[in-house]
Amino acid sequence: MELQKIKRRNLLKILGGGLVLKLSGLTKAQALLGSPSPIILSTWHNQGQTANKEAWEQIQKGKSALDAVEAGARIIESDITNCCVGLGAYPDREGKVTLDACIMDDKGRCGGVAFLERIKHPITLARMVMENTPHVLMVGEGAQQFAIKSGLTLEERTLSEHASKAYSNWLKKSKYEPQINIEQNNQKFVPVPHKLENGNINHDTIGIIAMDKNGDLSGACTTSGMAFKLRGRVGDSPIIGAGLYVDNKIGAATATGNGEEVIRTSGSFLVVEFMRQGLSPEEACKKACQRLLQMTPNSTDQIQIGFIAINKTGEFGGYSLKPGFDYTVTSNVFNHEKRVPNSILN
Ligand code: SD4
Repeated sequence: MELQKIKRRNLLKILGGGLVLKLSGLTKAQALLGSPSPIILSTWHNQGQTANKEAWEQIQKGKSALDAVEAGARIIESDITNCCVGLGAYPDREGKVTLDACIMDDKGRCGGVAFLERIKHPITLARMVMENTPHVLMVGEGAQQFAIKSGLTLEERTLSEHASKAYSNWLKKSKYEPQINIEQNNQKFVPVPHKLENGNINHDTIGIIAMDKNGDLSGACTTSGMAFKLRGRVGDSPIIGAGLYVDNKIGAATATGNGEEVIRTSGSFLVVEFMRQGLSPEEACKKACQRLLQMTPNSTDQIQIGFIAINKTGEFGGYSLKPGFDYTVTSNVFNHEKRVPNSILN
C-alpha cells in the first residue's frame, strides 16, 4: 500500500515533465513497467563513477547485486593512488595503513573486517567472513590470519608514494611522537586533521549499494578510515547498521564522513528504518542527519556526514550535513554515472 503510494507519487513527478525532481527519483523504466530495474549508487562522483561502471558491468552480465557491489568496491581498493581506500591510502599516526570494510546481502547475511593490515581487498575478506564463518566481524591480526588461510596474499607493508609524503608532512606539523603516552605525559591530544594537505576533506570512503535485475539489494563499504587516526581506531565503515545496512524488503543505505557520529546513531540502519516508515530515501537520509545533530555531544563545525539510500521501488536519494558531498547513480535511465550533489541541512 505504502509502496504503491510512493510509486504513484514519483510517477506523477516523472510524468509532470522532469525526469528527476530534486534528488529523489525512480527509474523511468521501472515507473513505466512497474518491475525492478537495476540501479547502483556510490558515494562520491570521482571514484563512484569507476566503482559504478565496474558494478554495472556485473549487473548487465546477470550477476547479483552482491557480486556487483563487491566488484565495485574492489576496483577502488586496487587504486594505489586513492587517499582513503585500500593499501595505497593514508596511514594512521604510527605510519601504518589499517583498513575497515563490510558487506551485506539480500538475505540479511553480513560480514565485516576492521583494523586489517596488509590485505589488498578487505571487501572480499568481509564477504569471506560472511560466507565462510559463523561470525559477522573479525579484526586485526585474527582477521589477517583468516585472510591468509583463505588464500589471500599478505602484501608488503609499504606506504604508497603519496601517502608517505602526506604522512611526513603531517608528522612535521603535528610534531607527533608515537612512543609518547599522550595521557600520562599530559600532552595535548593530536587531533585528526579536518582537511588533508591538499585541502580536501579528510575522508573519502566508498559506500556502494545496488539493486540487481531480480530486484534484490546488497551493499558494500570500504575505507582506510580517517587519515592519521589513533592506532586501533575503527570507524563506522566495517560496522553493520552504522556504515552500511540492507533490508531486502525495504532498502539499502550507506554512510561516509565522521564515523564516530554514524556509529552513535546507527546511521545506516536508521535510514532504512525511516524508509520502512514510508519516507523516501532522501527524506530518510535527511531525518538521519537531523537525528545525528541532535545526538552529537561534539561541536558540529567539524562534523560532516553524508548518507545515500535506495528503496525497493528504485527511488534513491542522499543528504549530508554540509556541502561537499556528492554521489553517483547508474541505471538504464541515467545513461550511466550521473553525478548528484547531496541535499544539505545547513
Ligand atoms: C570513518 N566513515 O572511518 C569513515 C571515513 C569516511 O569518507 O567516511 N571517509 O569514519
